Amino acid sequence: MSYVAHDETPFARPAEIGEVELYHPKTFIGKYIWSQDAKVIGVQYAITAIAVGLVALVLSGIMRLQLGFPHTFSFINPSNYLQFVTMHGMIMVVYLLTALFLGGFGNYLIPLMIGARDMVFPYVNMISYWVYLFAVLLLMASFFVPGGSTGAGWTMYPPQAILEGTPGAHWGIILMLVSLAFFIIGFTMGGLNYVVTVLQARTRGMTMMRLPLTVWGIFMATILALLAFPALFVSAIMMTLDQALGTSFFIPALVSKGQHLDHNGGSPVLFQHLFWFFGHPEVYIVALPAFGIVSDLIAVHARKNIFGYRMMVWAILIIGGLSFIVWAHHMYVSGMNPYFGFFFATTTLIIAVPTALKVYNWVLTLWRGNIHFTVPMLFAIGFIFTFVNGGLTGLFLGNVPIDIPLSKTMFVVAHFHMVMAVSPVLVVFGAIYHWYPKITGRMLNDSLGKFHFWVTFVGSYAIYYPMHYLGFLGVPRRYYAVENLDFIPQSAHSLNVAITIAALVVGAVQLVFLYNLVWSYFKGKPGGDNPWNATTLEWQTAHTPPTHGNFGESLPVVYRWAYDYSVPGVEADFIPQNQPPATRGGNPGEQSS
Ligand code: HEM
Ligand SMILES: [Cu+2]
Repeated sequence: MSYVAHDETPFARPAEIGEVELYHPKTFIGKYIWSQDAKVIGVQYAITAIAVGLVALVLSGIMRLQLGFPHTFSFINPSNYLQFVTMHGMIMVVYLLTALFLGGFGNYLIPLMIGARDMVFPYVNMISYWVYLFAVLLLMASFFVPGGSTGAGWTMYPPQAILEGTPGAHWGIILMLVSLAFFIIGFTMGGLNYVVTVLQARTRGMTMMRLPLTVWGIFMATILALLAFPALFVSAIMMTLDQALGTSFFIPALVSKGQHLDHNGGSPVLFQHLFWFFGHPEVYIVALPAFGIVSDLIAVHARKNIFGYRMMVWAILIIGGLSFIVWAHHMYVSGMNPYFGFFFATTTLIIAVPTALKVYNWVLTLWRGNIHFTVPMLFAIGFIFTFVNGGLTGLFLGNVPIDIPLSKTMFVVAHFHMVMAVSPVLVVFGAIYHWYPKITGRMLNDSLGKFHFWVTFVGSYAIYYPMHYLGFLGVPRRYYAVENLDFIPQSAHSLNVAITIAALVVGAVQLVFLYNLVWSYFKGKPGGDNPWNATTLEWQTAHTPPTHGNFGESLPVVYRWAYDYSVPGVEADFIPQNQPPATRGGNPGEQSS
């Protein structure tokens, strides 16, 4: 990649507010409670998301206990099994992964990587976190209200979500819907920040085509979320009204438990369309940041320039665009017109093209790289395998005639866990091992990290590979118990025991990771400013952890893209983005702006 000097790029916008102009808190409360520093907000998001994610992890362990050893645990009954399925799914997708990638990594990394002092609207950014926390607390409160949390499934399909007989059909579903509405309000405040900051606050020389792919992934995911979440927002409000005030947006005339309900004229399928208009892009809201981060991890830890940078950016844009016209592949069994099904199957399969392209480019980046099998690299490679796996079963499910018999079986559960649970979680771990030294100044313990990786990676396959076979056998999802069904052979039950054991092991090894997070904070090996010898700006700060304002007196000036690793003819195997080109004499005057 040839460089363009910053003074030759006509459209680079400076983000040159002085450090003194920032809001500098004096008190503990000002610093950590009403913090306007995106780095602090990012860590707050991350800690909250991981805490609530642990709740979801425990729920999955309880579900697996039931599936592996039915009738052994009296505290699990059919109703609360459904509640656990629902809360587990919703927490994992929205409150853990979305919040962590955008609110957590987005806040921490965007300003640092683009050479800005902070987000553009720090005050709104701070409120965004508190609204998110409020949404989390509302959701947790739903475990304790009369009737308990909703058991309608994370898809919350009406009419059953609000009808007597479904667990949590009264308070549980209302709290879920209101919590989602608040989540979206909070997210929107953060999301506007991420987009405007990337567009307006890049430092001199940081053109869009010099952005690290991490920033591209988070940026595009935020745009998707800003466009997709409103569909969920309106449907949450409409369903709340249906439940609380007796309106009929989604509820047709129906008889429930022998009673004619007052509702009539609503459309349950309308909800499905609104939900999946959000729900499919949601997959990419989680996946695009993961794609971006993995690209950067691979480049840094293989000491190679990313293969096909521009192609990677275009693939992110195209995947983001296409993700809005595939939603009804989740509705093949809703009785849709076959031509409709054909349309959605076609668009779905087209997404495989830019996606496969990204996979090829990752592999080509690794090819003949100087691969360092560091913990972040292990997780990145684990992601590529797992994502390809989950993607391939997606190609099957994208076809109407294959999806119809497999829909509502454990095959679907196996598919989506591979592609949107295990894959992004592997990236989350890789990213934490990679950026932890910047956030805390210390490295995470390497041996514990490798142990954590191998058990999580192999264990995830032990959980989800056999689950595909359960799906072929017709084992349904969201079922409390599947005994006494003639078509399910004994072998399926044995498999369920094995899966449960694997799940408990994987769950337990996460404690090792948590221990590592805490232990290394105090005792970890000091990492210095740039332990991985990376080129991007967050590693070029004067202090580690970076101070408020990120770069001290003067902002860095960018002269090159983010991937100058192992450049021929250059002695060091990396050139930081803010290192002036040697051929131009490296005038130090250019550094300070
Ligand atoms: C050790 C890790 C995990 C285990 C053992 C696990 C296990 C399970 C189980 C047993 C179910 C219910 C299956 C059924 O009866 O239908 C389920 C559902 C689900 N899981 Fe996970 N899970 C894990 C991690 C995740 C993660 C990280 C995500 C994030 C995307 C996730 C998303 C979901 C979703 C969306 C559902 C569907 C909920 C529904 O049907 O309404 N899971 N999981
Ligand atoms: Cu989808």
